[in-house]
Amino acid sequence: MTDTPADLVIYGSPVSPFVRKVAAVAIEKGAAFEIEAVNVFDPPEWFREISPMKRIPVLRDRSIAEEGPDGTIADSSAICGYIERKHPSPSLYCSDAYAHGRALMIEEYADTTLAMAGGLGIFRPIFFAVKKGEEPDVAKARDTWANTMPPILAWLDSALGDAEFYAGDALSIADITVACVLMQIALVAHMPLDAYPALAAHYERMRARPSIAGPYDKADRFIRKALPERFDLT
Ligand SMILES: N[C@@H](CCC(=O)N[C@@H](CS)C(=O)NCC(=O)O)C(=O)O
Repeated sequence: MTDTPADLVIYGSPVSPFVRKVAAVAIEKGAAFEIEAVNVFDPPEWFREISPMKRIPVLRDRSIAEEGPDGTIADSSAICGYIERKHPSPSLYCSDAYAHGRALMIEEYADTTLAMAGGLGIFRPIFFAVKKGEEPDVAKARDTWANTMPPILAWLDSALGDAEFYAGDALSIADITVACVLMQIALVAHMPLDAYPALAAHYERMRARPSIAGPYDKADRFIRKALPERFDLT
């Protein structure tokens, strides 16, 4: 007996927060998927053809086409919107118009402002250096934590307020994206969130969800091979 391959293939690596975001959405929906490893910094020719922005993730839906650009979608937000239409239940997009708009705004904030600060300012200076056999730039990571992160974390804390979820009264793309992107810092450093209690509690709730914990733990196992200990940022 042969297993039918999953329709959905995510090209990339769980080390990418955007790959983990897409994986979390698929898991929440019970949609079968595979992750096919692609090194975005040295991609094969076929990947260049399907990734116009030269980024991971790219999704392939094999039920549409098994190779070439047909059946592919680049960009995590576009991919998650596609999976929502293909697997509508449970919905991860709010039905209320305002809540929907807020969710998309918070998703975008996490994908851009938070990802730039945590990824370029903390994760890369530590992990990319270690991978190259160089000294990690802990000073840059600490500077980012001390000076760039506070207003971003404060905004994420206040945007949540007393609510359980960022938008509406159920899990949405906003919650998944904030958690997956924030975790990029936790992969390489201790992440004290005591000054942001709403965000800290939200992070712990999200961390407990199998859809978020599973892909994160895969990334963590990979990172720990090169970087056994996390750094202190303070
Ligand atoms: N907006 C894109 C961002 C994707 C992105 O930046 N991915 C990173 C990996 S985490 C990447 O491919 N970087 C390649 C590079 O910097 O050259 C999305 O949401 O998919």
